[in-house]
Amino acid sequence: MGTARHNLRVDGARLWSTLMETAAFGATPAGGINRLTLSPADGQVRNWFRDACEAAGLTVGTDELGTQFALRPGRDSTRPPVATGSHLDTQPTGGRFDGILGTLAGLEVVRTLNDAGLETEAPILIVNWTNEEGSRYAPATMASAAHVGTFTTADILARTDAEGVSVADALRTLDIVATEPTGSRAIGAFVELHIEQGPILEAEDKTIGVVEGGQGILWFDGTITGFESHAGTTPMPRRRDALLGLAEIALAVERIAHAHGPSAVGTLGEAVIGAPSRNVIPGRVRFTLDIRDPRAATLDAIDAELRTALAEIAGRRNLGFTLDLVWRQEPVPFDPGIVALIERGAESLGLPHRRMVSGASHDACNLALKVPTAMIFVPCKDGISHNEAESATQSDCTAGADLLLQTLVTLANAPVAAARG
Ligand code: HGY
Ligand code: MN
Ligand code: MN
Repeated sequence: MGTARHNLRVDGARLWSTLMETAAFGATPAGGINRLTLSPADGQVRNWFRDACEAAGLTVGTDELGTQFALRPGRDSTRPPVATGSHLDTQPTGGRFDGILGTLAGLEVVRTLNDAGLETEAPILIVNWTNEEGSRYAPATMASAAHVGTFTTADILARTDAEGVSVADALRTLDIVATEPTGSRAIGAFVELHIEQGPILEAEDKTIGVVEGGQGILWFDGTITGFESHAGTTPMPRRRDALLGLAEIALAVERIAHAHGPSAVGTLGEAVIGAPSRNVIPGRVRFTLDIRDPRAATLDAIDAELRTALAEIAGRRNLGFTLDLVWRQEPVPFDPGIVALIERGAESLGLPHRRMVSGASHDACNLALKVPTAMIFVPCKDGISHNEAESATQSDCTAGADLLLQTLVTLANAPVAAARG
């Protein structure tokens, strides 16, 4: 096999057909995907991915959290692989591109190298990280976080979903058996392709986002305790209504995020009334918060302001509350060398591009803590994501995959010392 050349291009139609084919696993009537991590639909797409990788000559391993690693050998097997990939799990109201584009573009890169009969110096690795989304199990990106040592495998295996099903139980139900310990897989560099999930690239008519890092994130679990009582006989002034407390908290989150704008964002995404009943005043509410900003100091300030606001609301309404920080991800910079390599690649391919910071979290934000890492974004329609209407074009997905191909091949063939882009 010869050495890979930079004028290679992926087969965009083949990439697109894999995106549409795998969208069938967990397809929703509205044209999206509901494929929660380690659900039966996730099991189906994992088997599809394993079979497609093996058909492309890759060797597929699985770690203790179900993450799939598909390896294409290189000329020099002593070099750590250059890795790509993303995730195949989705939100309940997921689309066809979030995570899926990055994982299947990795497969398309390998298929293109195979078609051209080209070998790289370092091996190439495609990764499907378990539970990037964090919807069924918190936190998001839990498997790549465990890979880099932020969480222990035992801690993550014990995490349970709303029905009390643990990660370990869900893996067993899908007959997912580990072939290697978590964190044992060597990775020399990681480059992830993803849709932007925001409006900037489309608004500026750019094809490529050259991602310089990821913003910081705080996830909270909260409860509010009031007092259940009769909806017909309890006078308004005597009520301790937990849901009204939550309503004020939601508005406080919005106010505080605006106050730290334009970069800060705050979301109250889950709210559950304990024992809901039409004619009972809500006495218990469970809720979650998602707070993000590129500045660590701002995250600290928002954390403090939230606690002050909750104490004031609870005091005035005679309610109890708890607010537990369950996940903090620091703002993370990506590798400047690989960022510059991606930028040069976009220029050489004639792709309009701009540098940017990721508003969403990604597995790359964890990998960046341990290995040289960067990301490539492509636009999505109206910036919509985590919505069944999520949409991207074949042309943009193909352009992103071409740039990914070029970046991976350059890194894999770089002299060992310079394999940082
Ligand atoms: O929440 C996120 O940023 C990612 O989509 N899991
Ligand atoms: Mn994603
Ligand atoms: Mn997502």
